[in-house]
Amino acid sequence: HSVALIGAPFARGQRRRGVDRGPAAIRNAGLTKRLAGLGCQVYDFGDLSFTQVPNDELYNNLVKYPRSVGLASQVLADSVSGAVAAGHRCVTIGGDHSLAVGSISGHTRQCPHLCVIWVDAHADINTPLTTQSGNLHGQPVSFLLRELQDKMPMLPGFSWLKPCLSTSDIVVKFDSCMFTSETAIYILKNYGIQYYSMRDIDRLGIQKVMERTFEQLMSRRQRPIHLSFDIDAFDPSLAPATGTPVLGGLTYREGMYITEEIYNTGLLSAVDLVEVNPLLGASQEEVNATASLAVDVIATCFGQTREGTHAVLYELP
Ligand code: DIR
Ligand code: MN
Ligand code: MN
Ligand code: MN
Repeated sequence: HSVALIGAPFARGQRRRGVDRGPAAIRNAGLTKRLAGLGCQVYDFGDLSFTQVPNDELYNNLVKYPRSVGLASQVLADSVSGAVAAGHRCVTIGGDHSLAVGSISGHTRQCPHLCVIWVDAHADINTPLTTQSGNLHGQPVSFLLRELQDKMPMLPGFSWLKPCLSTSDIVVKFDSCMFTSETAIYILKNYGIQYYSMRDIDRLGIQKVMERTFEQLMSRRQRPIHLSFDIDAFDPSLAPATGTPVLGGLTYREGMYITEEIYNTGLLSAVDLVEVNPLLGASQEEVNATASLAVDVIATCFGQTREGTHAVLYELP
């Protein structure tokens, strides 16, 4: 199949420098070659360029760079929508997770019945009024969900956006809610959003968790999948070069199982791979390990298997 690759070097959704260098790091780790090796036709759309919005003042004395985030997401939405309309599966490499407002809303323009699987150490469902950090990368899901709109203030930069998901269209897997003032878990529970914490993954095993995920999302009909994968979902020992690592994250095997199962549905339509920050590794090895893990996640989404593949059937001597 054909895969559009969109680089989204955007960092204003959070406070650490360097996440805008994620696309370069992931490209350098050999993404295009790996996808081509799996038989994908790769159309590299290059990196988007995001204009800095001048005088982008805080919203409500707290939320940072609302106009810049809103505009970047608008640009990405157009790009993702165009790529999907052209018949490609779409891979967005970030950049921080605020971009998912753009990638998911752009994707829904072409696939209004899509569903979302959100893999992250965080639930990213704070609203601009419940956020403690003020960082928009912790809030993208709240912008997308119809049911939350009466809790959403009008943010400068987001007037173009129409909420495009229902709470039953999304499953969230997150590592922890150890942050004392975390309201995200409350929102998930209050709106009945299906979620799996690391404790659930320990209890059920990743196989059951994926089974239940697809049961929930596909029980009425099959539909396109949007996977939004934050690299910080992995344990920091595997993905150290990221802005908000959380101890006790996914193992490599759990991560690969998630993406293998998504590939096996045949329904994957778009992927975000976000929050790789090459300036945050303690060494070049840590940066390389994080970027190459990101490549593994994406490649597995497009058919790479841990068993390996063979192009021809060998005749045994
Ligand atoms: C934190 C960080 N929970 C916030 N969120 C992150 O700002 O709301 N999401 N890093 O992936
Ligand atoms: Mn995230
Ligand atoms: Mn996260
Ligand atoms: Mn959070």
